[in-house]
Amino acid sequence: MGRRLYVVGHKFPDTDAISACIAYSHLLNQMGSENAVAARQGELRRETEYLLKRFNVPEPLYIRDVKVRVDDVMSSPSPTVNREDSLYDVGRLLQERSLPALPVVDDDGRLRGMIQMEDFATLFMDRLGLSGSEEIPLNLENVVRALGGRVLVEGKGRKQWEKVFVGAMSLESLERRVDADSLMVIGDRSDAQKRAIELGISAIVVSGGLGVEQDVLELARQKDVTLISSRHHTFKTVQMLNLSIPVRHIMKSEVLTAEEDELLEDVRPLLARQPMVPVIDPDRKVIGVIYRSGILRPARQRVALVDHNERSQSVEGLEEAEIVSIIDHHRIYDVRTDAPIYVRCEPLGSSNTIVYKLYRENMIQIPRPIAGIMLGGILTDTLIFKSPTSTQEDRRAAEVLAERAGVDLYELGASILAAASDVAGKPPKQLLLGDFKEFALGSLRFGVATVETVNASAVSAMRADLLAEMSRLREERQYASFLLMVLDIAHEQTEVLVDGHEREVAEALGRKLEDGHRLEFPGILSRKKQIIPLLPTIRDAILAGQRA
Ligand SMILES: [Mn+2]
Repeated sequence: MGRRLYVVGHKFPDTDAISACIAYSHLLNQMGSENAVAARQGELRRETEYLLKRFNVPEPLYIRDVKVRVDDVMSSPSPTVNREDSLYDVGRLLQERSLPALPVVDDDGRLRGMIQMEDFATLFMDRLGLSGSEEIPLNLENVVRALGGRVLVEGKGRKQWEKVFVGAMSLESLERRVDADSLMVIGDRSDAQKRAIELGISAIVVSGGLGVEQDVLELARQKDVTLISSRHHTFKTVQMLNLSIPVRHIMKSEVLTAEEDELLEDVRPLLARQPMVPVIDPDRKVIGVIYRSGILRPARQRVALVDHNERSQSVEGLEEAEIVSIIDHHRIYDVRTDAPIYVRCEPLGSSNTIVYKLYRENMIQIPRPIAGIMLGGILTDTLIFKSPTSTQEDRRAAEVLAERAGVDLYELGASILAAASDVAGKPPKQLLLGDFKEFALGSLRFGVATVETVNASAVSAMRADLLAEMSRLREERQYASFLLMVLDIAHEQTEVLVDGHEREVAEALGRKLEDGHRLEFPGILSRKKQIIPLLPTIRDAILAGQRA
């Protein structure tokens, strides 16, 4: 399976976009080469919700953008070390896995620090600077593990020591060094061993795998002194004791961290200061890590665009993403790619008709629920074959899909339109942005909204409120003009409301302006076929007017 591929429709998605993105993702996954995820960027419309519920199809994943986030590049789960683990164990893990650094956690898995090879070098140099007896924080478990040692006698007293020395001196000198905090490394000098035990030493490590005399063992038991046998010679034993320190003593506790939904571009600078950034959840539990090496290759989200191809209508962050394919039935506008891609655009009434053809060509069976929502996409986009964009191919596809889904085509169409045209009680803004597209032509931007209704008189009654809201939105979003197409499906006519440069728009559309804002057309207009192609004319008229 390949890397994740987001299949996404346009902003403010309509039923065609949502159905096509679900159906196309399913097709790609069936074909086996992709890990396709149906995604959406905006709320579902009422009729789309109705359709998905009716066929029991889950809605596409909501995404804010297709920028690369921390969870796209992090290694998860990440190896971690416990803060009580010995430097020996930690160092081995770093070496074996060739890791630049490791997060250090407590018993609950919460981040407490970070350890890297560099910290070992610092420790080594610091130790060279010390004189007298070594202050090394040790504990029994780590000592035994680092030494690969054996506990001969386990004293009931302390299991941790701070002072370490080698019993290389005379008995007199030895007496001055021994105290209840110290651990002595020594060979098979049983006289010195006994003296140290009598003087109340805490622990003895016998090096070189040498035997310990029976009476020393007895004495150690009596005096509760821990006796450990090390198979290493003295010098190596001392070195290994250095490495048996718990990692918390040399880790860095000030660590820069990231959260999984942060943008990679915000986290990248942290990697200039640390070889690794731990990714933590709100509880500070480590859920992954990002290494410098993980971001060397510019990671890009992969995206398939369905039912659109214009940047202004597409998902945020598209400029950073890799477009893999386009399935569409709109004009080709400003899309450009770095590599060859799969493009399938046909002048049909619905993107779902194209997806339907792709299923046939690849001989993949369409599951019943998917057939149902694809049919819904065709019926809404062609306004049940009444739209001028509708073709014979759309009708044929719809008939096959209706059969496959086991529904009556016209009953489904009527139910969806009823859900869609339920304008009563909808605030003007919701009506305007429900089916809304934005177009940028050079310096000028246009907003074009569509409302399909079987209840045109309800929309007419809201005309003043709609115009007020259009004016507000136009101001806010800096549109040259805001157009609202009201498609009266019952009477097969269209009314276009205009805010901003009304005269230029009326001229371009070749209609008489009524009440300063309204244009009337017989028949059902298509935004795609009859409005969008005229936007350049409108723009030119506006610019000419500004120059005059
Ligand atoms: Mn469409």
